[in-house]
Amino acid sequence: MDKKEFSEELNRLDVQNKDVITLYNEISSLAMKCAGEITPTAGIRNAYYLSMEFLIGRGFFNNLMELGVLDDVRKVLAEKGADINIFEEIEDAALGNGGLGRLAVCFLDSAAGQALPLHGYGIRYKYGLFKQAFENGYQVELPDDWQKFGDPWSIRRDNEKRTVKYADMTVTAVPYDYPVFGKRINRLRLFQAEGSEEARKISEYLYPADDTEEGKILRIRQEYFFSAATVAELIENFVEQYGKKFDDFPEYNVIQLNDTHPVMAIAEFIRILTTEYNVAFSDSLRIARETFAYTNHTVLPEALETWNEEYVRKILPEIADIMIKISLDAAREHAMCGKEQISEMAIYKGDKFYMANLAVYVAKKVNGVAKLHTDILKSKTFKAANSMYPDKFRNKTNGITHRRWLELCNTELSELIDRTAGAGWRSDISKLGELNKYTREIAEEFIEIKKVKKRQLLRYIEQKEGIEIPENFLVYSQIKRLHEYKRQLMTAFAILELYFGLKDGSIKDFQPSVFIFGAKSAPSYRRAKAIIKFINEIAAKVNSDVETNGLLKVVFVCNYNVSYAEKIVAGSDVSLQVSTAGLEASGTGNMKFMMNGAVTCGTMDGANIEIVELAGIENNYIFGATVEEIAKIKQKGYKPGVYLTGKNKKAVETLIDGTFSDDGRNIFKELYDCLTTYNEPDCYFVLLDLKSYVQTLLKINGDYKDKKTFAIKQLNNVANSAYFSSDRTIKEYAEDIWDL
Ligand code: 26V
Repeated sequence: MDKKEFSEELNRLDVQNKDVITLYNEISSLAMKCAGEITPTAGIRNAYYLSMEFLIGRGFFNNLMELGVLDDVRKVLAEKGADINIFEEIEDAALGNGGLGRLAVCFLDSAAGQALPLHGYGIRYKYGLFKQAFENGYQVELPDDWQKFGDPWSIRRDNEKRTVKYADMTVTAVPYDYPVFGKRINRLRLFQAEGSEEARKISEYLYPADDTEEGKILRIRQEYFFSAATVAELIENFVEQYGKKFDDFPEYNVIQLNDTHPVMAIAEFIRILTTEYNVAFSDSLRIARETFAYTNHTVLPEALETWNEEYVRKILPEIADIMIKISLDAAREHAMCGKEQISEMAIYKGDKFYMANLAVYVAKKVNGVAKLHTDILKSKTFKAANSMYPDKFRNKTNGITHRRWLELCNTELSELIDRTAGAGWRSDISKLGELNKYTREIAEEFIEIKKVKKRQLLRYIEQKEGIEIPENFLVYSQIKRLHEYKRQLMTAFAILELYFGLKDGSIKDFQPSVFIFGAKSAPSYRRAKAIIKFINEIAAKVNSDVETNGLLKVVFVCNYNVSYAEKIVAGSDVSLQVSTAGLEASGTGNMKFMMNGAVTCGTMDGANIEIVELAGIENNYIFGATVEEIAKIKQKGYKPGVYLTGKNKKAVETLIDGTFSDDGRNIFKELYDCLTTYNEPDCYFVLLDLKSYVQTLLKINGDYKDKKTFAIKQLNNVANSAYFSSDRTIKEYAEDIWDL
């Protein structure tokens, strides 16, 4: 079906007396008829993106946009007396936690947009990332039944289901295909686990609690489940199309491992070749080493996966054997290295499998996700491997799809860019740079657009959260997973310092401001949850203080998700990216804000560095210790107590002085102890950077008085954001890693 036929059918659609869900399903199904055949193309090399997470968000608006029928649908519905915004109540498909999962979907979008054959493989979780509610300021988690209105954007393929075997059970993997619309239609294939009650558990939850043996084993089952189903399918397709000349496998297939979660795919690949096709182990491994590539997404040691041999062996004895054989092969190859290097690269050590080391050893390319991150991988995390295989390591700075994150979420700004620099940027993002010539000219228009986007955001927040914020407020936003290294707690202290300063009169001439937070904490992450409660306590106090609430407000939006993000990035002035230098691999929210014209207030970390390189440090606000400075301070022995004086002290001590209540749960005291007395106190250097953070927030606040100059800074960010389109990133993968 083409666009014209779609339009005709749409016109025939009976809208009257139908509820939102029925209409949603009918329009989506109609659009799905445009998808046609969506299988990987035979005869050429295809790339496969294996990921435990795909944070799709809402498919409806995006897919209709990609199909070029969104305006049509809006118009036809309006003629029939319905507003397209009724579909805002459709749930997000939140099959991911944050940046890593969202990146996967941005990549699929960019590949389809540029007609590159990239296909996603993952798990069709019954429940996505939990829904967040606040009870008395505490996060509580509710199941996310995202399919309750149906899932019209997928096609179940019963004829392509296959069996995945564990030592103790057999599971059916049923594929569901999601078309990815663009210049070419690619496919995201998510497997659902079916069979016994135990079998079905495998695709029930995204990140089941893994603090018990049972939880860890379920997680291993999940990782193997989709990796095995994928690899079996790719091998089967290869044999069907090209026979059993497996040396040619890499000619037609490249498998990108999104972090270590799918790394067992390597062992499964070798298992199938050796046991089902009698290929020698050494040949199978050699072919694997030409087929797989690996992306690392974090350097936090606690986030690098290791699996107890005992657990793997219990459910996947053959996979355990193969991983040990790979580790022996690696040990032989590394034999001439020093003892320390050998241990650093070890795949199997102390009864544990080091999944990142396995990935690095086998992958033909290993990449980090921003310049600094790749440098850290090469100089620290995988130092020994980098000196052994220097050509393996590549940088691929992340990106975001400008279709969802500008065209769709900010039609007003998109049209201003069209009017000013031509519409060419929509299909060739490098043309966005044209805007640089006109930033001064269009500043006033931009100010008006920002006002509109801010109004939309603030009205939405009022509706959802019941907090009223006047639209002349300067909007600072920090939206991302809740983690100590991202330092939402530092923002909380900074807000308190502003608040106390406004109250005692030491801060004068302050532009009214609101701080918006959006974040979910992992259900079992006590401290992150304490930070949410702390910020909610601050919000309650600040928002109800009539002495200051004309100047300062705080909102922690509830159930932050992709759809919320689309509104927040468009309506914000300042993007808070304040992680401890060296710990945020890249960040992608920073890019979304930049593209929508928010200045970055951040540390020299992740992609922030590249943002200010491109948009100019004078158009952004950088503060805080650098990676090198932190290393030096660590060496000398960091004493956070030194920074616990004056205003810092007053803000931090609200954790223990009774200003706020945690209902006797002692979680605030724990946050305090963690900063001051625990061994390695304040390991994320909150106190070190707090003072310069407050000063920077105040500097921004002062600069905002000159609206036009500020708007030009913001526009300079928009104009130089082309580099952060995932179209650029995916092109680099295609050329440098996949050779498509
Ligand atoms: C996972 C865990 C799990 C255990 C506790 C601590 C911890 C900390 C971080 C993580 C994240 C693992 C991978 C991840 O999501 N990385 C994110 O990937 C994004 C896309 O490349 C990137 O922009 C973010 O900076 C990075 O945090």
